[in-house]
Amino acid sequence: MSLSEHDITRLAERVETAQTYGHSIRKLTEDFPDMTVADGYRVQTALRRSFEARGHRVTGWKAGLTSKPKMRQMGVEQPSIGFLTDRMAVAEGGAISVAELVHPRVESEIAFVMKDRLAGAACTAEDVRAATDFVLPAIEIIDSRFTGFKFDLESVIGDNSSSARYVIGGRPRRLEDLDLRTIGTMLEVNGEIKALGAGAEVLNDPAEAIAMMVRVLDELGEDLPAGSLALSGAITAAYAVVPGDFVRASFHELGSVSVTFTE
Ligand code: OOG
Ligand code: MG
Repeated sequence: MSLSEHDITRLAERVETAQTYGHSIRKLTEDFPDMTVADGYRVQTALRRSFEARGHRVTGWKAGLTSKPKMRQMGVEQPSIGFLTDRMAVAEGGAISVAELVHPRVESEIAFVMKDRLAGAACTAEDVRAATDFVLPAIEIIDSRFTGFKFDLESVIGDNSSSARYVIGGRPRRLEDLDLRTIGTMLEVNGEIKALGAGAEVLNDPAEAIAMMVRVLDELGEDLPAGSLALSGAITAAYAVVPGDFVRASFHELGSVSVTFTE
């Protein structure tokens, strides 16, 4: 930690304004080159508290940068986490206005819904499987608030890991019947295949990404409550979208989920 409380509050306000009005800002480390990952999470926590004070409800958490294709695409080698709120949720088959965002990209992910609370620095993928109610296909819409979608780990954590919107759909499935490592996914935009992958891209097992997330939550003094939504991270590289695009993520065994982008 290197930043003062005052600096953390200022940075959280800067990020919140950019997220709310959909405009881009400089990377946080440009003004604070000594900023640490812990400082990034302090900014993210201040952002979360501010949204909660405005009536936004935290619905769950997401893991990010958990696959090699994503790490390569963003040039960041470590995973991050971020919070999800009710205001980010978009109905399956719904529409998202691009004007509200800076430069949105779509990601194909496996979503977990928890039946039991998970917490602690020793959380394992086995613990995650035991605490999971069911899994579903998801499209996460990420939107870095940083110019050119370029960032470092410290800055992206302060920007809530680029969280913007999410869509959950398909068929709820129990984990007992599935091997998430071999679940294939296909990301299509306007009927054209943009990316293909399998669950094992995500830290070798998407349940491992959720365990990683719980261990980071423990460091933040938080847990993953029963009933939470937990996104395990993009399986493939993210794909940029424009108004008029129709996006569908299809999964072996889990069905598909879709969303449209408008002006
Ligand atoms: C950071 C968020 C990454 C994922 O699923 O990997 C993420 C970013 O790439 O902007 O959500
Ligand atoms: Mg994601």
